[in-house]
Amino acid sequence: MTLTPTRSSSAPAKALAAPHPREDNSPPASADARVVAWVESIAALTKPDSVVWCDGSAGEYDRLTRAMVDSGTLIRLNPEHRPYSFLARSDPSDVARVEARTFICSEHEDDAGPTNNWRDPAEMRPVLAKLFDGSMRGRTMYVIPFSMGPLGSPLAKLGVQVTDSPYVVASMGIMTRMGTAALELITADTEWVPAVHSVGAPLVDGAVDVPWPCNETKYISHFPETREIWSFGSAYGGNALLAKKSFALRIASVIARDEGWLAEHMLILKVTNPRGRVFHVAAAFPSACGKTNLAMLTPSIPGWTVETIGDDIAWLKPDADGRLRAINPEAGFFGVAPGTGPSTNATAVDTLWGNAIFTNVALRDDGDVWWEGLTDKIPEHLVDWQGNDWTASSGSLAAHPNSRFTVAAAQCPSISSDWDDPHGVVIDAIIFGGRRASNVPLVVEARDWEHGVYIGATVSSERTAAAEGTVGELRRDPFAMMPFCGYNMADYWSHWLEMGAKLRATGTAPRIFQVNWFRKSNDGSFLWPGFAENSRVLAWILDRVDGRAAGADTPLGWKPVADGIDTEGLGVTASQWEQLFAVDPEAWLAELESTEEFFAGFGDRLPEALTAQLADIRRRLKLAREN
Ligand code: OXD
Ligand code: MN
Repeated sequence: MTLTPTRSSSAPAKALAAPHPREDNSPPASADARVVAWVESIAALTKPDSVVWCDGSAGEYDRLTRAMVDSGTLIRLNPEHRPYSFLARSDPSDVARVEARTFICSEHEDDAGPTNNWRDPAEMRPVLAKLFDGSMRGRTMYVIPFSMGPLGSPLAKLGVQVTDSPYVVASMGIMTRMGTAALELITADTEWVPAVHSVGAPLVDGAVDVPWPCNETKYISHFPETREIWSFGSAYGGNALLAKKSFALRIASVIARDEGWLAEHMLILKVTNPRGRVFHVAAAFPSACGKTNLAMLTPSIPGWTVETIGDDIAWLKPDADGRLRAINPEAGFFGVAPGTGPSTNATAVDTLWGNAIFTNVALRDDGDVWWEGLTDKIPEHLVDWQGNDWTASSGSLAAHPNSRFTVAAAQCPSISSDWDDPHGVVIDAIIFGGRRASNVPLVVEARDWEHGVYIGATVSSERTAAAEGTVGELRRDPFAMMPFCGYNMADYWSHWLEMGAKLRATGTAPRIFQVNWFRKSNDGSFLWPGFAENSRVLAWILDRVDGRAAGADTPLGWKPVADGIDTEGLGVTASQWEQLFAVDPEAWLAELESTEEFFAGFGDRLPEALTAQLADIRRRLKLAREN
């Protein structure tokens, strides 16, 4: 079918040019000799039928997606409803990041630390060499040069991924600045990160291909010292789009430690107050805390504007004046679809009008997509994420809970004009969040940078029924980086402390806050409405930065004074307000015991400043208990 996509002025230029893909083994003339040699060595190992150097053009994307429609990997959505968009259904066994199969292969176990799966590189390399030997037979190996961050930005980094998955190529084309322009930036003295990816399903002995090839055996391996990534067996999300979690967080966190910057699992917002002052905020949240919703927040309070810069990852680096500047290293959103709807995130719904790849959502009879939460009215009939007929009485979810959309950030109606500023934006405030039914107040400001680092180090969420483990049990997720820190988490805290000392020396350190939208009353109901109303909390945070909001001291930091947050029209009663900020010394002292135990797991790598913070908070809580 020939498709003439309808597009708006904000659409990316993906489908505009005519395709002339290079489909041979010869590297482009501009390719750096080291890249060429590396690609040749990987091809010699994995033995693909052909090698294609991706140019990142619209024509290439068009050709790839057409071929995937023909092979059954993609279903073209009805262009009347969702122009130039596709649905992929993964193998039912390949639906999420596999943390148990994610490895940090540092020379020394202690450098990976107790929160990572460590493997000795000397043991891992032969295992990988065996798995990758011939793993691409019968397939094409694509070479994907990419830039994390705007091309040529002083904060950007380059990488080259090879993969035997055209789905990964198309997704990387949305998620990164990919192709010839990135390749041309790699010269003899440029640093670049090599990333090898294979679905691990060679087409040999007459094997017939399947729509979603993958392998039961999975290895997502990172070599921090040599800055390499090797991923085998999965084509899903963070396992396979290696620019994202593997490079921009795990490997980049190591580079950042060595170079004096921060690679963080944070969204970035631009917020303008009613007086016209512009602020930039970076915020870290564990999964299932509404990060994408906050990244695309439509404020409920008059006069405030919120714009999107990034939804998942931030790279933060002090500039020549000592101010912390941030870029979003990605170029697209790989967001969780279920729960995204007009009342929770209308901006995301608008972003997804077309030019999107959906994975594991349901298919409507009219050729559009659907997922739980997209509309209140459930369609009468759907084809579910596994390709089966589905009705509301099927007793199963139509879309997989981790089903995703992949779409260009530039297509987001709330994207900020400075989202791709090569110099980044100056960060005024850093926020740490979590999903806590008890203990953690709606918002507090850290007393200082060290206290802020303590807050980041103790981020946690209560397990929900959807996750493994006992409901209500605390899942610790320091800095929301538990699965993403490429080195010892205690060293990472030390690095944050050192960065703070440098920023404070110039008097420009961002202020640090903690938020919790999820506190519940004793009867189990949420105390705070959340979503758009979170703008009221953001307003207090930025009024603090602006020197306009008073704070009241608590053992946990500075909270808003009575009436410090405008709750007009929310129906939050005085008692609910009190419960939102209540500090129960007994419950907190018990939580500190658990924190102490958690910290003890890091042995003598734990920075003393964090032990001191814990002792200080314990002292304050005991004092509060006595008074
Ligand atoms: C993500 C995650 O997919 O954090 O962004 O798991
Ligand atoms: Mn994430």
